[in-house]
Amino acid sequence: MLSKKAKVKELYANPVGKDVLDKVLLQVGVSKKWLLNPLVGNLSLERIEKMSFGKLPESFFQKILKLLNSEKDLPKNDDTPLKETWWKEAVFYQIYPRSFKDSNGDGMGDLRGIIEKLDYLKNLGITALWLSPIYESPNDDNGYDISDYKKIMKEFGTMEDFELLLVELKKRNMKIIMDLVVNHTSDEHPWFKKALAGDKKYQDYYILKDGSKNQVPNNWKSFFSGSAWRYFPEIKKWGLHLFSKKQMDLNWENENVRKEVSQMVSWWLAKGVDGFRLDVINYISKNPGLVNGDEFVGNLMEFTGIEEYYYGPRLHEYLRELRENAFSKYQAFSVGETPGIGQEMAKLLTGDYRKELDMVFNFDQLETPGHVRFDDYLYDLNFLKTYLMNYQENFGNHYWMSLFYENHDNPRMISKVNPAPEYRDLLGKLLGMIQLTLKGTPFIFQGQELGLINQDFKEITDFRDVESLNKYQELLESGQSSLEALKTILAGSRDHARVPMPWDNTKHAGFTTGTPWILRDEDYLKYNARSEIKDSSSVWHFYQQLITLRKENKTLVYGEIHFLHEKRKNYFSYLRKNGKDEFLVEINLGTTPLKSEPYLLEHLILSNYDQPKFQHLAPYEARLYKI
Ligand code: ISL
Ligand code: CA
Repeated sequence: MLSKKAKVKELYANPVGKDVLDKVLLQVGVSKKWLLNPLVGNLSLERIEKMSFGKLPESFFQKILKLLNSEKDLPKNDDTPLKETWWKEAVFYQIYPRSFKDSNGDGMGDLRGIIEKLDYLKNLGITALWLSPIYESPNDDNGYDISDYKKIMKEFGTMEDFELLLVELKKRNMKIIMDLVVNHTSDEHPWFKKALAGDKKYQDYYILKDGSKNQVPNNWKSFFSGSAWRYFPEIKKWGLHLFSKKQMDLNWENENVRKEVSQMVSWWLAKGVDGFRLDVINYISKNPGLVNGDEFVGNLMEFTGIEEYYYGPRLHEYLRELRENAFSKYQAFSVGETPGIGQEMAKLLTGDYRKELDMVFNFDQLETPGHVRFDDYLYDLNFLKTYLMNYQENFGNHYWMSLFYENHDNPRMISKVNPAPEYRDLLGKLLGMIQLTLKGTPFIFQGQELGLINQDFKEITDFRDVESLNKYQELLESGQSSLEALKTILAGSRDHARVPMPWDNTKHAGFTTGTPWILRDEDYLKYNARSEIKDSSSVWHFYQQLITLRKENKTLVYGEIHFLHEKRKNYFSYLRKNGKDEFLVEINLGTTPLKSEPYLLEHLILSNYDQPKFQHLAPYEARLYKI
């Protein structure tokens, strides 16, 4: 048990401690070296508390210790041979159905639209799909607020359409995983409606607290602004919602809830889906008592209360139970969305000997140290390099990482790194090169293969996302001008990723014959699937070539990895090898040309430049050699 006598280096030796400290350093933008300096490493918590002159309250230390002491296990780091499975070899493609393809002209993407485009995906080389939620929903958060887990959202089609999709995928030898959103349901789910009508059985399905209207149960903040509690006068209770007011958190301590979830997951697996992506799955176990979040931690991590549920006391138990009762019976695949989880905690959630999840999405690579999504700044690719090197070298063979830069919750990566138009295609290809030649499973987000960039939103009425709209209001209330607030929303809005997929240069980008639910700017006139498929030098073709190479050479999936000239700034190079097969990647992460190693151009099999020069890496040049 760690106590306040524990030294910083002892905290760092604890798996949760290591991840928490790394996270804090990232958040404040301080290098790890500082922490590992003996002077700092030997400081005890007690000492730090004294040195902080009351700025770090006693409660802060108690919180940290409680969290660290809650984990009794250490991840295994022994040498084990890598196990091969389909999901390690897969090239996943995330579809945001609402914005992918509309088949009936109502302005909204749908299942028939996805079916229409399966050949497009097959042609690109995709082997597995992840669909964002397609279940019945009032769409307060575009389907992440589910009102019936076993029905298809009417806007997206019918169960027959879904079954047809499964048949069409089988024909093409493609797999599919669904989104599993079980931290919360919609407030329009029958369970919640029964709870509101006074049914005690269903009240226990949710996290409801007695109390008067002017006494909110605790200080937890919602991820979508304001308090995480909503008052329900009809039952005189407060209900917890970590996300929108219409997304009520389920009470996982109730065995019936867990049974319902396992049963529902089994039902979909029996239908023939291959697995699930588990939405904010690390939030399902809340510390009993629901005590106030620490304000200091809250300010640091942006959301007060998070330490009470992002790695809760029964998380491992719930995951094991769900795997045993549902996933394992179908040998189904699971990837958890786990915001805030670091490398060691990820090991404890996904080790192949742990029987919990298969893989997780960690988010620490998405912003450079000291930044959050809504900051307007440029992303330095040298950080991505360090982040990836750390994982590739320290994530042993019991674990497997997901590789991604984009999803439906984040702006486009090219725009974050360098929005200058002359670098757009080069950067798009460079990002693909990294993602498809490393050890891990790539998840390509729709449109990434076209080199899409952020949308040129003009005013707040152009946005649709509940997070953006709530945040805008909150910023205005805090005294910001509408211009300042808009600037922040523009930097981080999730809507950048949610505008219609551009299929061709006809009206509304060929997405719909009607009026799209969210407008896209004119970028599609040049960047669209049809014209990129015609142009052999496009970002699309580069992705297609990379995917083919990865599929034809298991070395690019399972091969050992060695980094070269690791310290050289803006230079990113690594070897992938497996027996006699050897691939070498060499990349310029910046806009200044670099002198490169004297590798012979005759070994070059792919470059994002037409005429690569010997020993010279042009701006953002990315090369793949086969030796
Ligand atoms: O946008 C965020 C909060 O500011 C992200 O942290 C995001 O909400 C978080 O990663 C959880 O995302 C998932 O669950 C949400 C849903 O809105 C997202 O679209 C989903 O990916 C609630 O279900
Ligand atoms: Ca439609």
